[in-house]
This record gives sequence, C-alpha cells and structure tokens, in this order.
Amino acid sequence: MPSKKTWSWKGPGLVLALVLVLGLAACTGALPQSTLHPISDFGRRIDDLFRRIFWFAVGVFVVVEGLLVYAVFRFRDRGGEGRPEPVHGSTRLEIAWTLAPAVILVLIAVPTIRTIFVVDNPPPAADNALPIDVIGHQWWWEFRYPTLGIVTADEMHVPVGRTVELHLTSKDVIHSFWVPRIGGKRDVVPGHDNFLWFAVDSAGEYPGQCAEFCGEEHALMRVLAIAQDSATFQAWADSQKPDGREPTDSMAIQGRQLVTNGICISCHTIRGTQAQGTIGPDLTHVGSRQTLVATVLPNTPENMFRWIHNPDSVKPGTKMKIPQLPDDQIRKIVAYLQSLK
Ligand code: HEC
Ligand SMILES: [Cu+2]
Repeated sequence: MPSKKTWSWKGPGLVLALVLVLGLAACTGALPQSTLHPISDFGRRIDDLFRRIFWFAVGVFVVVEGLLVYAVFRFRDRGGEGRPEPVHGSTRLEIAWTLAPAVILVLIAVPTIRTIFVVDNPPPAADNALPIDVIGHQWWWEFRYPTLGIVTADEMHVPVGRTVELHLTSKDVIHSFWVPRIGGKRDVVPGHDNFLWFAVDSAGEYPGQCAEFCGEEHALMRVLAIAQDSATFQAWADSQKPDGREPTDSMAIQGRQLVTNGICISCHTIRGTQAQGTIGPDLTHVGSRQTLVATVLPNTPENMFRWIHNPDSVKPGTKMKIPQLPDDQIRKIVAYLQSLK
C-alpha cells in the first residue's frame, strides 16, 4: 500500500501564482525590448510565424491532455475487473498516429520555409532602400550611411516607412545585432558580409544590444534605433554631413587644441581636423548624440567628463586606454566635444 498523502495548497498555489504573474506580465503593453510587439515588417513576419506555431502547439496540447485526462477517468481501476486486455496491431490507430504528426509538421514547415526565403533574400530592388553599414567593435556599434556620407556610433537613425538595408560586419570578434522590436538577431562576423532589411512602421526609440558574447563588456554593448518620419530624418542627416564645427568660446577652443594635438587623434576621427583615427567612434558630431559609449550613459557634460576622466570606471576593460588627464584639461575637452553638434 502506498502511504497516504495529505493534500496541500502548495502545488495548486504555485501554479496559480505562475498564471497570475504571466497574465499580469502580458498586461504591461510593449516592453522596450519585447520581441512580441514588432514595429517592422521583418519583425512582424517572424512574429506571425511564432503565433501560428504557438496556436498549433496549444491545439496539440489540448487534444493530447484531453485524451489523457479522459483515459485516466474512463479507464481507471474500479476494482474487481482484473487486468485489461492490451491492444495489439491496430492498423487504424497506427495510420492515425503517423498521419496526424506528419500533417502538423507540414502545416508548420510550409510557413516557416516561406518566411526563411523572404527574410534571407535581398530586399526587392524597386524599394529604394537606404543602405547602412553596421560594424561591430568591442564594445560599440559603428553606423555608416554610404549614400549620405554620414558616420556615427551606437544610435542608428532610420526613416519610418522606407526599407533599410543593413550590411553587417565586424572589426574584431563575432557580435550579433539585435533590436528586439525590429526583429533579429543577425550575426556580425569578421570577414563576412551579412545583411538584414526591414522597414520600421512607427516612429520611436527602440533599444537593443549585442546578442553574442563578445568579451568582458558584452553586456554594455548596447544600441538605440531611432525611427523618425522622413522630414525629421532628413534634418538629422543634413546636420550630420558637414565637418566638425569650429568652436567659438574660449574653453572649447582650448579643448580643440588639446584633442587635436593629443592622444585622442590616434583613435578618433573629427572630420575637418587632423583627428583621423579609426579605433574609436567618429566624434565629428558627438555633441548631437543622446547617449555615450554604446548608450550606457546619457550624453551630458558630467557623464562625458566621467568617461574621459576614467573610462575603465564606466566600462571596465574598455579599449579606450588613455593616461589620466588633469581635470581642467578634461573640462576644456568636454566643452569642445559638446559643441560638436
Ligand atoms: C586607444 C584608443 C583611444 C584613445 C587614445 C581615445 N579613445 Fe575615446 N574611445 C575609444 C573607444 C574604443 C571608444 C568606445 C568605447 C565603448 O563604447 O566601449 C571611445 C569612446 C569615446 C567617447 C564616447 C563616444 C560616443 O560616441 O559615445 C568619447 C567622448 C571619447 N572616446 C573621447 C576621447 C578623448 C577626448 C580622447 C583623448 C583624451 C580619447 N577618447 C582617446 C578609443 C580611444
Ligand atoms: Cu558584441
């Protein structure tokens, strides 16, 4: 005889709590990095596929569990009936349970393969796509707009409603470009050209991050996609095209001296000056960015000071290795860099 178990609320209580937590989580609307609320055609294709397969799985679950529960009650041991006869070689049953999974697999495979073909082909040529080169670095993102002559970092501006064609490659190790609400992920591999194309359908700011472990600062290799209506995007693009602004106030003028005669130029470019380094982000319009160092810090003079004062305290292990500069020099450098709108 098995020992008699006393019934407790613990099991059902846990299940109830889980259902409540999941249910409430579903009520919070679109989380910033939710793949379940796509804002691009690419994201929506994958989301449609996910939802279709999810409902198939729910159907299978209900049928299988239904039969199981039915069998448990219908054929339970009522005592005094002896052992039931096992079923041997029922052709009808065997055909049924071979055919049913085959049909389900076909229903899942057809839309899956169709989606793979759509997202793996280049975008339709008629689309007037905007090309953007995405280059992964440890631990930040470089964005080049070859047709617009723009180079920027970490904040990817895209026009709403127009197809954007990303060409992805890496300067060092394998990264993965992932802005969940746009869709993805897509590997960013050194020496290999990958691509990803989509059209975003609502203006807004959509955070993302590197999705492939790429070294100690992997978790702080973030990205911000900024989707703008075409007039706002055009205004942004126009503001990014000219060379770096010449400073007018005396602090910034001294800052320009320090930057362009100092160590900074070995890694950074500021168009229109002798700074032509390519290890770090292009700083030609760094003052116009909302954030710094892969969107880890809001772009304020205080945060920029903090970064240049001690980059390792913000991103331990960062590739920006510089000697400690005196505070008054950093203040002048910050005045200059902030003026680079
Ligand atoms: C050895 C190369 C190197 C040198 C020298 C260097 N930097 Fe950097 N810098 C980097 C790298 C790499 C990053 C990106 C860090 C990250 O996000 O992980 C960066 C980021 C920055 C940023 C943030 C840019 C952005 O778009 O968020 C600023 C500002 C900056 N550096 C200023 C300076 C200044 C000022 C100097 C000179 C005092 C300097 N850097 C010298 C490599 C360098
Ligand atoms: Cu990475």
